[in-house]
Amino acid sequence: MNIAKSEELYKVALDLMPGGVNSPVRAFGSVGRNPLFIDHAKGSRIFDVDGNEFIDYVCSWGPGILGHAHPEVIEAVQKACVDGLTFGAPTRKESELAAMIRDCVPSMELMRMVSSGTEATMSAIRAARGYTKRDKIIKFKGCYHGHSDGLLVQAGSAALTQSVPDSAGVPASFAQQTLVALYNDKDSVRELFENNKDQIAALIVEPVAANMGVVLPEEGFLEFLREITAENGTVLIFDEVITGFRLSVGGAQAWYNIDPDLTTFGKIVGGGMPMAVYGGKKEIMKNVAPTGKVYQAGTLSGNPIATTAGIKTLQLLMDHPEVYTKIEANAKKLAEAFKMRAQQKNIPLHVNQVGSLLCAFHTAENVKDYTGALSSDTAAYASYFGDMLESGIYVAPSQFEAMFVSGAHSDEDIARTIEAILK
Ligand code: KE4
Repeated sequence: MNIAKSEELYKVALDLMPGGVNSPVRAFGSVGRNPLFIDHAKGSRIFDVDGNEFIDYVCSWGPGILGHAHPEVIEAVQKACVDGLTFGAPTRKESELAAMIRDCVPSMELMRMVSSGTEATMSAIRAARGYTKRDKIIKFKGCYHGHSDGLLVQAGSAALTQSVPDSAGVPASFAQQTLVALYNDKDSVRELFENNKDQIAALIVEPVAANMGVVLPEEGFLEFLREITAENGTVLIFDEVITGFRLSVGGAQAWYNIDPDLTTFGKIVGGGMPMAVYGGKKEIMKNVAPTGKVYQAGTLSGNPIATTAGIKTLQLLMDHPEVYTKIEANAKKLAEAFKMRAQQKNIPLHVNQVGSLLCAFHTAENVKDYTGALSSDTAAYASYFGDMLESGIYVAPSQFEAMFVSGAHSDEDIARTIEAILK
């Protein structure tokens, strides 16, 4: 595969940005290759600067549930741009999007728009601390909630990939307020509540852990988290930056029928533009400035172009529930193909799949927690990644990420992908 132009651009970028990228996972560090520079994308396809075409299962890490450059989203955004890009003042679109979000997710009684998932989770935790007047939080090892100081403790995603789950630059005093439990391990959660009575402001969890690969909540785990947080006056925060509008229009909380106190959304909610949201119970959110003392602000929050993309994307998803049926069915087909790959090639592979999210772990273990995910052979993943790339399939450049199926993946795309998986 010719990647000469990507190599040239990479050299230039390396001189300007750390690792030549604006987000670490894009550096392809754990798959032993230099990153491909993308020129454009359309539907299920992504095209690099050397003209190589790929069927894309990264989907920009989740936003691309309808595929790239959906014509109706592009048309709406183009129209919105000529009216101005940002005003720093309220617009009707923010209320329109917020009303749609609440229609889809009734627990979002009151919400605030921000520009990234990191801002959303950081602000949700501040709201929970302001409401409970407590300092400590619980997160789970291998879960990733963005890069705010207190959450870069045993984090997932690229922090795990680069094996820096505890980032440099985070003062120990910050990290001390973050208690770490094990996903799907109720005892590890009970112990933290017993040893920190009445001190825990919030427990934040990815209802489906999708930043250590994809790890599903075991039967009763989420219900347990709901109960123990309610018993202890602790705010339950569902980080649905990935699962929101991905598993269903109601997100994971609808899929698993749990009523969290606060929820964060990102990715899909902005239709690919910089947009995220945090919100939930009115009694908590009413404490956020200007109605309360929890300060949070943002120049581009609720940006008119991002809200336009979000409105159109959610409208398309609400009008076409059949998209969810299709992307889940295709994800199941891919999961089956990985299982066949394991049998035919006699290689250890464990597949987790829920809705249109899946991950093929290169391990013989039944991956249901962080330890299981870490047992994966990342060198084997790197070789699989290279084989898929050579077959024209673009999957995550890290074992500890998800594979995303979009509504733009055609039957032909899926067939070609299965062929590549079984090659
Ligand atoms: P952002 O700040 O990257 O918009 O969102 C942070 C975040 C919060 N919560 C969850 C569950 C997330 O998955 C993320 C970000 N996801 C990663 C991919 N696993 C973004 C990709 C990247 O870091 O470049």
